[in-house]
Amino acid sequence: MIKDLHDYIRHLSEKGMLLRVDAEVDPELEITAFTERASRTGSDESKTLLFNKVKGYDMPVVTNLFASYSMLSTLFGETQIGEIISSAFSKASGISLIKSAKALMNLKPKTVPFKKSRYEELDGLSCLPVPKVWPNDAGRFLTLPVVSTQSPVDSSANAGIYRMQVFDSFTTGMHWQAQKGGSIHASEAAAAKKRLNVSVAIGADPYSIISAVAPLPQGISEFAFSGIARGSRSILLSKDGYPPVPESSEIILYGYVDPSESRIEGPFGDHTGYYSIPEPANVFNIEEVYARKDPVYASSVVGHPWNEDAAISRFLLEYMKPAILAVNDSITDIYLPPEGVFTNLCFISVKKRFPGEAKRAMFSVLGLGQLSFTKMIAAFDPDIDIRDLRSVAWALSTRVDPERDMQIIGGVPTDTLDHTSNLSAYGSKVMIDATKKTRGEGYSREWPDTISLPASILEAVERKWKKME
Ligand SMILES: Cc1cc2nc3c(=O)[nH]c(=O)nc-3n(C[C@H](O)[C@H](O)[C@H](O)COP(=O)(O)O)c2cc1C
Ligand SMILES: [Mn+2]
Repeated sequence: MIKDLHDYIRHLSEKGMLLRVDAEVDPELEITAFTERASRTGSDESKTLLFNKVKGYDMPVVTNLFASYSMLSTLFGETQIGEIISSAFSKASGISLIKSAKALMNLKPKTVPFKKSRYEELDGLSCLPVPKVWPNDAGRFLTLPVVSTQSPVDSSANAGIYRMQVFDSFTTGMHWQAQKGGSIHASEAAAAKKRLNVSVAIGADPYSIISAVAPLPQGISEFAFSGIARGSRSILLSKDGYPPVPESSEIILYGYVDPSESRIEGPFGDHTGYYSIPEPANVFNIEEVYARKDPVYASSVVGHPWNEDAAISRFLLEYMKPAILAVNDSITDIYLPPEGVFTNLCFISVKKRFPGEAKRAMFSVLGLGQLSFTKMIAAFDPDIDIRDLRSVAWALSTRVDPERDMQIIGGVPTDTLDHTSNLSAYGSKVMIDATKKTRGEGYSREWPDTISLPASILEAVERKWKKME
């Protein structure tokens, strides 16, 4: 079992998935260029990079920890969380209830006290090799921090990855978007006129990091989820007054957000391929910084749609899919093409059983957790391969009458990262019904058949073709 980042790096190295960079590398832009070179293809050959000699720092940097989809599915292959959830609802699931019950035993994290003697206390962020990722970034950013908070109302825990701009050694930005867990806790603290204590883990076991990215409903603990995914309970460190962080953390920051304080954050070259628009964000005040022995600094490079975030997003959607389909019985498949930068484009398959079902299915996606950030959604019949952009373009061109089949819905939340709307995090969506229309849907003509040859002819020609070779 992989228990921490060191273990994970060893595992990647044994599998031939690690590239060690021994040349001196500048944390300003050079780490980005190396990482882009190793990951732009998005293929299974993408590798993790370990920079052993970072200019000006003693600590090594690791990037591209989740370089490919296959890396992630091997790591998480043991426990299919989506299947466990769906098995609770359906008879058809391949996973037995006993197996699910066993997996659920890992739900509750174990807690151990934080012991100062086990760590080296650092002078703020000064000795962390935090990269500057893109030329016009406002500064250096922590890009892979697991940010842990607790609700001041019901003390439920949350963990999410939110980038943190380094303002100085003891202050950073906290870029949690309005709809995210940490931000909701900060609003609760604001209402109670309290400060919000925050713990941040930089580098932890891979299950904790990916669970912090997973789009879990608010109130569901990421560290409970990671326990199931890992196949063993999460071990968390408790420190008086601070939210827990994984015991596996390489570096821990303890501090607070005063919800009444804000500062301009950005620009930052984000996964849309654009620089984010500078906007006010919460401020994280750092009180204590600890590192375990031989810490490795974990960072992520995003910026173009084919970096590791594309692999993470694809993996998490596949991982959660059985649960999504179990609660949306009109949907038979769902896909977010990486070209659509997470949720700007969403394709679903619908096997229509009654008039209007494709639209009903699209409405359900537009209302579901982080999938509700979807900007453009289209529904297709099962004969369309929603993973093949050519097949999708063909259906959009031949099954859509725009006036009837496209709806524009205004006044809805959007992804904060989408700069196209006039207001931040508020704009519009388009819904496209690209299924064949039926009489029940008012189509009064005869929907034409698609063209194909009979199987007997195809087989006969296949035999003749083989003889020509
Ligand atoms: C590398 C990386 C950087 C991210 N940066 C941010 C960010 O700056 N702000 C944000 O709100 N979400 C960011 N996310 C996405 C969140 O981690 C994700 O939406 C997560 O589900 C949030 O969890 P929550 O619902 O518990 O808040 C990032 C994800 C990754 C993989
Ligand atoms: Mn959450």
